[in-house]
Amino acid sequence: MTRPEQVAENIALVREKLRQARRVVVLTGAGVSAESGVPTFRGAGGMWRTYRATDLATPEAFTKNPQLVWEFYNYRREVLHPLQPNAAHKALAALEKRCQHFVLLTQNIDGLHQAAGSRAVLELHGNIWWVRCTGCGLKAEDRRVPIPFPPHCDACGGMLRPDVVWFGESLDSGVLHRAYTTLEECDLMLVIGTSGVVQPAASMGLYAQQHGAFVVEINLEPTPYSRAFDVSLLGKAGKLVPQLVKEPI
Ligand code: BV8
Ligand code: ZN
Repeated sequence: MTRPEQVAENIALVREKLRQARRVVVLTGAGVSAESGVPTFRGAGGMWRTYRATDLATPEAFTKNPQLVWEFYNYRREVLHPLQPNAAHKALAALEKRCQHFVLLTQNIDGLHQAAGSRAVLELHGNIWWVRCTGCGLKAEDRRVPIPFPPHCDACGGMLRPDVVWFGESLDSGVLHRAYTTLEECDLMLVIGTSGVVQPAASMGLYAQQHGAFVVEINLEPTPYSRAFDVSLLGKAGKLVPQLVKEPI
């Protein structure tokens, strides 16, 4: 267990690194949205009612039973749509305004970073508020709650799917390329609210570190990467992130 004085020292160290940093990259996971009321997938507080995301967030599940998969996403849209960004989302949006170069990589599909004012956001796993046609590939924002089943494309009549990356699907190559370029160039990386289970996002912290970045983890509980990263701060993102970025830096 980290002693209180050590936590204070670590926070002071990370604030100093933020002061010196010219290129900052942040990677977030479900833990950064937890204090907005968004259920996480694993670890403390997780799970989406009786649904197992890893069973339903797959192309096989959608082929087999598109109605059940749309029921899963409509349930999550109902849970998500009244929720607001929390102090961690807002602190990251404020940090972006103060950094020379800043990119926020998120595994989250809830859109709360953009709602908090973040601009340079790369959504590694897509966005629940967008749909994609399985026929012609047309993408569109669609905020209906729920989306009536079966949802058809206006252009070609094809079946619409959530515009998210499912397990077993590759991430968008353009998004990945931009993400790895920022990881190679950054001098400071914050990894916030992720259990470090899902690849390839889980390896991005080590990748940045191997390219010279100082990597800080902020998470409610230890992860497989906690001991590898330069600093691991245990606690709630909504409390720690504002502490790290509060003015004057
Ligand atoms: C791919 C969108 C190429 C859908 C999601 C290599 C090794 C092993 C496995 C693989 C591998 N490469 C590929 C795989 C398979 C798979 C994978 O990683 N499986 C896991 C389960 C082992 N990966 C893929 O399929 C990826 N594709 O690599 O393509 C390929 C293709 C075919 C075959 C092989 C390779 C695609 C992965 C994307 C899946 N889509 N989401 C949807 O959401 O419906 S992933 C899903 O999990 C979410 O996006 C979520 O963000 C993400 C990761 O979870 P976390 O964000 O970390 O959330 P979690 O709940 O786990 O943790 C939250 C943490 O926060 C906890 O630690 C908790 O303690 C903490 N916390 C809680 N409250 C707070 C807090 N922290 C701070 N403050 C708080 N208040
Ligand atoms: Zn279409």
